[in-house]
Amino acid sequence: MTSPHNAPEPQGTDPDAAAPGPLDTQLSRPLRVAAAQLGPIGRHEARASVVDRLLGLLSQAHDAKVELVVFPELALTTFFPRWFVEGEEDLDLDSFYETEMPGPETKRLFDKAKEYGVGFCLGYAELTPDGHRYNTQILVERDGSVVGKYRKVHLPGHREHEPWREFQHLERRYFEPGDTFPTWNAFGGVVGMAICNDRRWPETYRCLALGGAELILIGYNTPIHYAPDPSQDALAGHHNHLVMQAGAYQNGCFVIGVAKGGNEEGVNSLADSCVIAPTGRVVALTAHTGDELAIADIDLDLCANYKETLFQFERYRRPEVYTAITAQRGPTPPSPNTEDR
Ligand code: ING
Repeated sequence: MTSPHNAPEPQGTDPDAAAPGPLDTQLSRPLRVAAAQLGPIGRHEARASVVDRLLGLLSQAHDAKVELVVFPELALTTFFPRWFVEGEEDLDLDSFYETEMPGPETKRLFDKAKEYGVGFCLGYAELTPDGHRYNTQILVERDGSVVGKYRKVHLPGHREHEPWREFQHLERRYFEPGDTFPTWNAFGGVVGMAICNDRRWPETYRCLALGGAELILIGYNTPIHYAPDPSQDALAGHHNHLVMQAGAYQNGCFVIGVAKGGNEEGVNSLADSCVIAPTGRVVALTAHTGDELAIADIDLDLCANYKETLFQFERYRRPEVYTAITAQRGPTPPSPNTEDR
């Protein structure tokens, strides 16, 4: 059997057998995708009003013959981890979580998407029947079937009230971490998901790519101000695209990064939603910070240009040398020199 790109497989099992010639990529898995960026959601904005906004973007996407719409992280509510409350009831914490997905408020989004034949990815706060809280994304195919759910692995910020901050970032108080990076066959390829801070960790992309991911969907809510080191504020946009472009290129994946941007309850949040190709190039970018689609025609076969050459994992990776990556959490520098060199 030859690879999908009509280049004959290397003879036998030796990956180092002489290649017959350059890769012959026949691009043939087109998909029209959209980053569906949201502007701010107010603390008291009703779910119905937010769902109306999501439906507006979905309708625009349908009119543009988009097949997959990616909404941001926590796309149904304001980013509530910016507030600390003594007893969780003060913030009425549970009011920010969904106990069903779809539920009474979101069913019309699922129904309309199915009617349109448009798939989507939606970020939301999940409260499970047995009381566990996750920062979650759900993936729905064009026929309305639920493909799968992902629960955010890397929770940034802090757990206790830190009053020195202009605003809190209490994800480690309000969510438990997920512990898997699943991938699924969907949209004509292999799809994975990640959420916000996950995109800053190279392990995220590599784990998903080792699961075969060709398309990685990432919602984010990113305050531009970073209290522990305000010198990073001016670099927020650079760092945002840097990590997703690197992740895309180093793993031969498309990456769709989608913001809830703008000034949300007094916090300036990064927009810059984008679609990034396995080349590392940004191929679609929002113009502003509000509700806006960034649409791109991608071809999943382009992934092979990287996955089957430069980043042919089976041939070039050396996991037996990378043991430090999973054997330890923090760094172990060399012991101090006993005498001056
Ligand atoms: N937000 C942020 C993110 O990783 C953060 C946390 C804010 C990191 C500001 C750096 C600077 O984009 C979430 N929700 O993970």
